[in-house]
Amino acid sequence: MKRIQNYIDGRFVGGVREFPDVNPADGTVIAQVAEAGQEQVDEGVAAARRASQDEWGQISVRERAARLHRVADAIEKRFDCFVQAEVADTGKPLSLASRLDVPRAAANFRVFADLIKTVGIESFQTETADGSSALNYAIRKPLGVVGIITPWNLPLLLLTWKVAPALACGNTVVVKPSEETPATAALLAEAIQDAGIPQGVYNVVHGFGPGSAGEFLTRHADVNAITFTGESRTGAAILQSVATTVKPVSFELGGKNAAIVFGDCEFDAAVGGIAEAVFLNTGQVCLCCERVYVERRIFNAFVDALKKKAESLRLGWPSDPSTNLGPLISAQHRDKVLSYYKLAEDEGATLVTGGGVPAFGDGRDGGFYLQPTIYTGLAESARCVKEEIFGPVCHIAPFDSEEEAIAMANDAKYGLAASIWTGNLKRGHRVAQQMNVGITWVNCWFLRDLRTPFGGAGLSGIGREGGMHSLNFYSELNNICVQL
Ligand code: NAD
Ligand code: 6OD
Repeated sequence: MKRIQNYIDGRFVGGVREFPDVNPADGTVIAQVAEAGQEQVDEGVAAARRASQDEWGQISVRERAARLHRVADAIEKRFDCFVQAEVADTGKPLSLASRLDVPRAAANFRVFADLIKTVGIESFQTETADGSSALNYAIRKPLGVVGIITPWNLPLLLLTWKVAPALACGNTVVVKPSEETPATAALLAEAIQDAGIPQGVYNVVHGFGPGSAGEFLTRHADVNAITFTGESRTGAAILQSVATTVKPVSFELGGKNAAIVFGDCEFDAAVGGIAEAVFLNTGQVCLCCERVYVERRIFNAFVDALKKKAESLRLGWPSDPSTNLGPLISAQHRDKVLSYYKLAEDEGATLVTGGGVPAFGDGRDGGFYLQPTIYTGLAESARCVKEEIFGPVCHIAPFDSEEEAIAMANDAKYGLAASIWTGNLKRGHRVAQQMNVGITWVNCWFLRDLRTPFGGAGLSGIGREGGMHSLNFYSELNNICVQL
């Protein structure tokens, strides 16, 4: 049986016990993972602290950037290994991991390597009351040791989205990947070693949240900042954990994202775009759309067209190139999503398609597949319209006016993303500017430029990462004021 170990100070080490890593496509155990206890977390943090005071804290920015490019090279060199590990851990289609997750991991390192090399510093020439002046300039210093906690849906993409800027700013890191998907964080350790990044700069501790590696890391007095992606409720628990040591946090949390489809949209493009937004990664992307609002005059045609798209999706083995939809991550998560399917019925929804567990007659029946599902007919106050489900499911509701659509889309405790579909760009801008979210797409979805602010309002998070926003979170600024 394959073993996945913690990675501390440049060495793979065991933990306090082991837990199984399960393949969601058939329910088989693919590896045993070493769970880090308090001792391993302490060692990881101590190694990161030493490394931050050593070579990594002192080399030139140009050299740091060059090594981050080498990490990207090393990921590309191991492309197939990363793809296979990600597919086995998550059950996502191989085509998706090859087109999205692994290329984005390399891109994360390249973008932040280039940015840290070219970014300037803020400066102000200040006039003083006595007629003389002063020069203010702010220098960027590392925070020190950054704790990084990530979820299971896009494990490598989201891990590198935080590791790359943290290292670019001269920090060292201790990462705690999701217990469901530990493999690519361990592979990244090998790529980081290959790239000549000093030992102790990147450390991995495996385990769970409360009473395990996650909590030990967030509570740790010698960790300078926590960056976390995951559920809003977990964010609340981490906020309590970090309170006693007053650490800065960056939180990318859940969503209940809306799409607004106007009658003047390019119909086929909108149907295709919404199908992607609802079902990509089996609906397990924080940006996925679970609420679709469609102008009444095209409502019936839109529901029919999205139903056809949903029914054309191929639920297959992840390694089959024709598969578009893999399983959910775990039996427990599938039970949660199924409980919402049941709740939708109780709340009076009309089932358009799906609603159950598919039967295959082969090993996939041991996996955690679920039919892509569409509902209509729910009240806007229904729990299925208000709560994040995080599965291959959406509810479609009609609207009659722009104002009504905006009000319904904004009526949520979450505020991560929205998409607007219209042939009238003036309306696209107008409606987009009224969305109470961190990211709004017009006639597209999940189209990313890594320099743009990424994050959410309300229950969807605290702060923004991306481009300069990442550099600002992962740096301590020291403003120097010189009397001239
Ligand atoms: P989760 O919150 O259950 O777990 C995320 C990570 O936090 C895991 O590594 C877990 O072990 C750890 N953790 C759990 N409890 C902890 C605690 N008390 N202290 C420290 N660490 C703890 O989330 P998940 O189920 O892995 O991921 C799905 C959720 O993530 C969804 O809500 C989704 O919307 C959200 N998400 C958000 C974004 C974003 O960018 N906004 C991106 C991806 C996923
Ligand atoms: O594209 C990104 O940078 C990003 N953080 C995506 C998050 C997706 C959520 O599941």
